[in-house]
Amino acid sequence: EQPAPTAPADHLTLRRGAARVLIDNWTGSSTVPSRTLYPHQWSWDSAFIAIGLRHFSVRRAQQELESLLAGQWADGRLPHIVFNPRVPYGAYFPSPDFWQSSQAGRAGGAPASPETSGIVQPPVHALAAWLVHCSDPAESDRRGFLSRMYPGLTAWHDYLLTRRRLADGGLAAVIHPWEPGMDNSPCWDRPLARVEPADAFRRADLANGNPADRPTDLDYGRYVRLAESYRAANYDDRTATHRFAVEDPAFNALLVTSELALARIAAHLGRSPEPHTERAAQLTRTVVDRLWDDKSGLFRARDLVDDTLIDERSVAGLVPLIIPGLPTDLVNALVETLNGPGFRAPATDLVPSYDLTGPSFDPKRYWRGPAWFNTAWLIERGLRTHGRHEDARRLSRAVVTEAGRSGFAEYIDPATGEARGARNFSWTAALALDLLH
Ligand code: 2M8
Repeated sequence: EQPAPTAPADHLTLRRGAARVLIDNWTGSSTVPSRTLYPHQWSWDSAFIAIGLRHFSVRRAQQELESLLAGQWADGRLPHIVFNPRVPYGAYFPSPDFWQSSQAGRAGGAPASPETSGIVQPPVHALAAWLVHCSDPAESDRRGFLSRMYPGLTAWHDYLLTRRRLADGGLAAVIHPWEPGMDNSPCWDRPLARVEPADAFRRADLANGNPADRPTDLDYGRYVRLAESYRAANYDDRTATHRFAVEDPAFNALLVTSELALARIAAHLGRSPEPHTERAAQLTRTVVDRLWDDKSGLFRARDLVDDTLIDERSVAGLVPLIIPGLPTDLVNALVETLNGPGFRAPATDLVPSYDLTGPSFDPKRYWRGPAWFNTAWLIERGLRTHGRHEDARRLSRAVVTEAGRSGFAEYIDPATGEARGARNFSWTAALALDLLH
């Protein structure tokens, strides 16, 4: 007699566990990334969270994105944090009294409320909006979800491609290490070395996180200095000068993918998709021209201060696999790099955030080596986009297994699978849930 298959029961338990995390982290209109470490709404987290939420509540998934857009500025910027007014300032640093968006942000048209940060995060939102729509098109149309989202999402991309295009013919630039979402990546060590660290600030993260898993005080001092100087310029991109200005491959690859999602949204609304498809095609060419590094077999970030490619290999350089129009030889090279000694974590099958053989690799410290679930999800999608189904299945299995085994950890040690950072982390649960469907 054949033994009964066990996978479905495991999957059911996992789905329930993942849904439980998202329910516990729901605040009534959005989801916190973590109850302990990140008690507000984060921009790209919300996009990933909506992608998971849509599997058990389309309504909540829509609300997640709508509440984020309520923090959008008149210049189109989508802030990286929308603050929850009910949470005390001491629970997270930097809090609203640091950013002062409703005063200092007037140049960019920050809303009077809610309070927000002044910087941005990667543009995953149009992709998320489209996926949320697709999971229940009738309900989405009934609520006019896409027609309400479209103007804000278009303004967001316009902001990135006007105010944030800092080099002629360049890509959207990030001006703070919090913007690409991979805060202490070794890629930022060299550009950050130019920044004099601030000394008067009080971190809140160490009360809830292990110092060995988090950025150093020196990094924080530099993050604070950069944010203070942007605030001193009233977050005005026309007049601010930047000591940190970088074109990041993952950020721009997500912009391409989201621009293609906007094309679909436009077509669904009876508008022309062409402005979006043309922009995506042009951006794809620019990403390749400006960031591809044949020698390393991946994309690298461009430092705009000295106009050079940063000599570090990180997972951000593999994320452009998600771009559908990538030339085949580059797809082949990326897949080879992904399966090579630098990025194939033997114990977990996940993708480390930084080259396992690189000089700055650290298996525990945040974006300097640990494997993260959002980047794995993006790469899995890229593999499927390019017909690499076997590699995609392996990665998908790894995401689901390690998410469950680690208690939906924020990140894991890529060599041992040991959970690091926060537990019950929302995007880990949301993206595992998505891959279970
Ligand atoms: C981390 O970043 C925040 C600052 O934005 C922090 O360390 O306090 C990053 O992992 C970022 O990518 C993420 O969006 C955020 C919330 O999960 O946490």
